[in-house]
Amino acid sequence: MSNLSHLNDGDTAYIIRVRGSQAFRLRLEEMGFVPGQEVKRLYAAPLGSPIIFSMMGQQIALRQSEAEGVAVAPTLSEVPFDQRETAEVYEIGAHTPTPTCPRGLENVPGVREHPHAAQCDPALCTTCPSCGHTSRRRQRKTADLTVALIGNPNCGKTAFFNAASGGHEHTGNYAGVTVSSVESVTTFEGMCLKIIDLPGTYSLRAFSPEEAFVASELATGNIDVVINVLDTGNLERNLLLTIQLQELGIPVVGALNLYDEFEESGSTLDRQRLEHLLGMPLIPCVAKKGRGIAEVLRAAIMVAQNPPKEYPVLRSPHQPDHHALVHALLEGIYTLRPGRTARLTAVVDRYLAHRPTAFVAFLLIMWGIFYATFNLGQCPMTGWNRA
Ligand SMILES: Nc1nc2c(ncn2[C@@H]2O[C@H](COP(=O)(O)OP(=O)(O)OP(=O)(O)O)[C@@H](O)[C@H]2O)c(=O)[nH]1
Ligand SMILES: [Mg+2]
Repeated sequence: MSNLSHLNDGDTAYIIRVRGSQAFRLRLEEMGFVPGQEVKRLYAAPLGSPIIFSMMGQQIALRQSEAEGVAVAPTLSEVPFDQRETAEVYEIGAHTPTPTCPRGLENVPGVREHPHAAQCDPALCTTCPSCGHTSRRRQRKTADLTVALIGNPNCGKTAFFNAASGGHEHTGNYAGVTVSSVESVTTFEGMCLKIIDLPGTYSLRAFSPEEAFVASELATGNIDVVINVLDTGNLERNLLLTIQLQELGIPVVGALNLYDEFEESGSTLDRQRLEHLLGMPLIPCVAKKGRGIAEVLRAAIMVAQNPPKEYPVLRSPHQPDHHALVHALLEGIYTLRPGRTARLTAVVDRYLAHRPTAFVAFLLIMWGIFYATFNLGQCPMTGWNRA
């Protein structure tokens, strides 16, 4: 059977299954490597590994050995139909160990699926959705509303947090900048809001430490409303988390962040239609410049005060295959074009990541370093002394 490592540059294939350890399979599935998904090989690094693939509008680098573990077919019709059933994989907490709740909550319908259930032990039991949800909420309430910022890594949560609270938390253009929660209490239009900035997460399955942390924060019951910060240029992936949040039944509003880059690229979204399909407000914002923040906070307060009874997507026939669901949601209302950064990256990659120009660039850079070390480095010792 063919696998991803067999593809040539520019070839497209469809995923049949991912082989390897459970952790590896889950991680790839989380990234969108699910049966039936289209993947295109872009290029490989000059020494053959990693290999760069494009999928759902994003680029993903896999080692040669990892690519060998992904079985593919050249056309979608050759992917066996039963392989396309991914429902079980996307059940929250499906891979997690048997809960050990001392109150037997593992037998209560609905609790087993809760991400916190997997960690439920006597010490944590007060934070179970059934054990301590309401009592803790009453104990710890200090602000009128507690608002959590949740979203994928690097989508601008901390930039939003800083703009909303006047904070100066560190932001950076790479994933994993925020590693634990940061809180700030601020007054907005007469309401006292506690805003919590959380680490970036792709899902709530408690698979990585960040995911476990965010899932356990949600399970405390202290959060009144979630502002789901979304990278508008990567909704196909970001909305997977939105659906998991909706499944928890928590009030959610979407902040369509990085809207400046989205508009600049000429990409389009029928926002009203998506709001209708998701049953939640979606507000464009540019967190870095503080634009749209007040509108998002206003919507969050409104949703917290009038929580939706049910989210329409949870009744969708595509549920619980989240990838298929998101694909269906965005079909015909969302078109992506590469932005300035993506275009620049493509030009740089064309020269620095392809043979033979990559080797020429490597030799030039090495020569520059040696020249700077042995010739320019002499100046402070000789030339400047003489002068
Ligand atoms: N152009 C543009 N850049 C933004 C916007 N919001 C944030 N950024 C930039 O995006 C990068 C990531 O921002 P962060 O706020 O650190 O993202 P984060 O979601 O907190 O990241 P993690 O904590 O790692 O999950 C930074 O370089 C920000 O300056 C925006 O609306 N437009
Ligand atoms: Mg952050």
